Amino acid sequence: MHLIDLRSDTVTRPTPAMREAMARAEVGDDVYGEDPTVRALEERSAGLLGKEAALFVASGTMANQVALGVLARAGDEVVCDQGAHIVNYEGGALAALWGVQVRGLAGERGVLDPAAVEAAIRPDDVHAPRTRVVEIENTHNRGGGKIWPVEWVRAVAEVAARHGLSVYMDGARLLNAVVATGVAARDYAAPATVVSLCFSKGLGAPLGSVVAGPRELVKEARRLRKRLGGGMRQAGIVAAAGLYALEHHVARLADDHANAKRLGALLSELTGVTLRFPVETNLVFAAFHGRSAPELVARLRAAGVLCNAEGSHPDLLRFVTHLDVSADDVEEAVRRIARTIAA
Ligand code: TLP
Repeated sequence: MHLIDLRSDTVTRPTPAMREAMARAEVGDDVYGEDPTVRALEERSAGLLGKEAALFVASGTMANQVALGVLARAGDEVVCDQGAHIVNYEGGALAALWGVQVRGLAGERGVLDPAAVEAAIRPDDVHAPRTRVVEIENTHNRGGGKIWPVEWVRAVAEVAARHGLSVYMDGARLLNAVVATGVAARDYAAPATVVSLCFSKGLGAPLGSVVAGPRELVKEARRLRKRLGGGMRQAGIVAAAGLYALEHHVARLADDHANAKRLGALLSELTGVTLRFPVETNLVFAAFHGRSAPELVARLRAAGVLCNAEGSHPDLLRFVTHLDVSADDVEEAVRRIARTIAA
């Protein structure tokens, strides 16, 4: 049986053409700054995001950690949504690596209210941690692939600027927001001090992310990357996949969004299933009433549909569309899901 893997957009495998590009990549030792393909990807990414410089890192988690490690010190506080990836899915890295704590706010599908951000900024008082950074995640994973309206990014950044705080944008899926809205990546990134982008989500590369920002901060991020053991040598072989993805896999994110919308519409027709959020990009969150999500995940696996339980609610499943999921796969997945819940 053909498995339909809707667990995440991280599961994509490089296409033959992407592998070709990787095989042809010119490489050198990137810790010496001598890998031309890594340099090209960093320059291209900085240009795309409208920042002075960019740094290639191994993963989205490493991007978040080197960025926040540069922007905050031990004892400082980062304000973010309580459902943020940095709070829930990075093994406590902010605390473990940098001694930084978070102040998680109740955003609306991960989008923060500028007034709530302002109210969360600590007073200059010996009792309080120093608020240093506002972190925003665009699109927001736990918010169901929620797109931050660009005006809200600007409004939150305006509050941050007024209080001397940095803004960090976890843009693991920023290009999904770009393709869905038509807002340029550089316009989304402009209000942020530092921004990241991930090549191994919907863009379909096997690994890699970039962190972009002012040259001095990116230089410091390079030091932190090395400290984490993330100084990679002939990394051009994977940077080539990122370059290929920027060239060939951005516009097609619209297909993933259309497939996700179709999936959402079909799921919501099933008895006992409701969408938790309207579908905006490539993430679909559906509640299966009265069912245990982990148990349903196991039964769906047996039926040839892979998905994840979304830990925030006991009956919630997450389905993600991506490069390796076709429109036909979506129809077939829903047929299998319907049979499974009817059985
Ligand atoms: N998210 C993964 C899991 O970790 C939950 C997924 O399957 O969605 N920022 C955001 C917004 C993310 O969704 C992710 C990955 C990351 C950062 C981390 O990227 P990686 O997995 O490359 O470290």
